[in-house]
Amino acid sequence: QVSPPEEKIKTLDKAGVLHRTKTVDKGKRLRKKHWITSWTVLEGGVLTFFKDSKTSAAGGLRNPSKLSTPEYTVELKGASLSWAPKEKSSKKNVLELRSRDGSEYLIQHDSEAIINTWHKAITLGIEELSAD
Ligand code: I3S
Repeated sequence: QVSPPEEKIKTLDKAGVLHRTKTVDKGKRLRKKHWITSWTVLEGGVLTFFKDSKTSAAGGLRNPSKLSTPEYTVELKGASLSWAPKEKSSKKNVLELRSRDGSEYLIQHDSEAIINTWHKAITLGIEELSAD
């Protein structure tokens, strides 16, 4: 019996509100950083940033199908995650995610504990996908 693909991926699923900004779009460095606070979901090897943190967080927890339109989805397959070097942002607790299509995102949360759980979850997600 063949199990559905979602059962093969043991990605640690996670959801919460994060600050994020895109710095490179498919190899092209963006001129301006625009930080957005958004509801973020990690599921099945895909990280999804939603547009509006308030409406999607409130409705999405109870009824995921009511989530607002995703603004970006980042495939974790072939992605890499590291702590952003200081020159990338003056903010604390900043992660840098590079996707396989050559885009880069900064992900930030003021709470070190919270950003650490995202660091772990995304790193695990990337490792599990590359182990296939
Ligand atoms: O890399 P930058 O240009 O210092 O990034 C800052 C700007 O995006 C700034 O927007 P304005 O240029 O509209 O002020 C943001 O408000 C800052 O948060 C950005 O810097 P940090 O260090 O917070 O990522």
